[in-house]
Amino acid sequence: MKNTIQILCFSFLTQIALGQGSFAPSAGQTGSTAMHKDSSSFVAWIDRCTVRRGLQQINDTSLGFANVGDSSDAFGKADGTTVSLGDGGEAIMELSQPVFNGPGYDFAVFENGFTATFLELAFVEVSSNGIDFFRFPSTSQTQVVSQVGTFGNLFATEIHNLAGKYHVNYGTPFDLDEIPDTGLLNKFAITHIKIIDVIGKINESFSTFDSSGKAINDPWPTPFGSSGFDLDAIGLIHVNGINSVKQEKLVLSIFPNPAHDFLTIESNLPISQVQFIDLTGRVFDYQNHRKIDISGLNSGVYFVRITTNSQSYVTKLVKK
Ligand SMILES: [Ca+2]
Ligand SMILES: [Ca+2]
Repeated sequence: MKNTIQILCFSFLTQIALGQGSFAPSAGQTGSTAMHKDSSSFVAWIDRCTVRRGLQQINDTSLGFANVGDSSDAFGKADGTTVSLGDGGEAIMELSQPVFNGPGYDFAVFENGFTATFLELAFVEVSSNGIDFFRFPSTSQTQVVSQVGTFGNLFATEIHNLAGKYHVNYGTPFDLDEIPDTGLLNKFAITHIKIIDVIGKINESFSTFDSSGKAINDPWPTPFGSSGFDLDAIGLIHVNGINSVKQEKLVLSIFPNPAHDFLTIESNLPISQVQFIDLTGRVFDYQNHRKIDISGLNSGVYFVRITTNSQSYVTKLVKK
């Protein structure tokens, strides 16, 4: 009996630590997708950001807006300095070089949660024209019976595709493949990333919802200057013109550009896929990876995506 009780207690404590959700667990646990800030996957960090602060507490305007940090605290490598967004606040990053949809995760968002279960969440959206933004489909499996309080706990296993799933120094990764295709989003030339604080209040009129329409429960109220999502940094993984895997340098030569009938690709590594993507996001696959007959394509600008077994490279080509 004693053993049974011990096992039950252990099981209960494990559930408390992990939550009961079906998604990847906290950083350091088996199956976690958390990315440490020192990961060699990051080839660049965002260096421009515009912030629209939200109120410290959405239903009490007398407290004013969140005010900790400023937009420059989101620049560069994750370092624990943050800009606080407040309830429903937003940060919009314009990228110096576009991010593209390469194999697996394409970028990761860093927050400053100080434990694996004190988490503040945000939606993530992307755009390829700075006007039309598309949101990563998100899921919250956190209960909605009682409000998670000011310093309440959330569990990574109950959260998917929301920034802030992992604590300080660990980025939450996002894969552009998870956004449904649309002609208004070119996943091979993402120019903007937007972070929008999840208000986290489950009752009354201030709730924010996951993709299934379920209210997202996260710590609320947080009536301080550091209210809401605290954006530390965004690490970029697949950036146009930068190779994503450093240990196996890809050397490519693509010519001529502009091209009319044929395009020649010379590479030091075996190429597994060549795709042309037009400005509306339509993708054209080619079986021949060395000398490509493009005479059937309409004239215009294309992104050429060349994939080896470990990395992707995207460049712009003009078809005459
Ligand atoms: Ca991807
Ligand atoms: Ca920072």
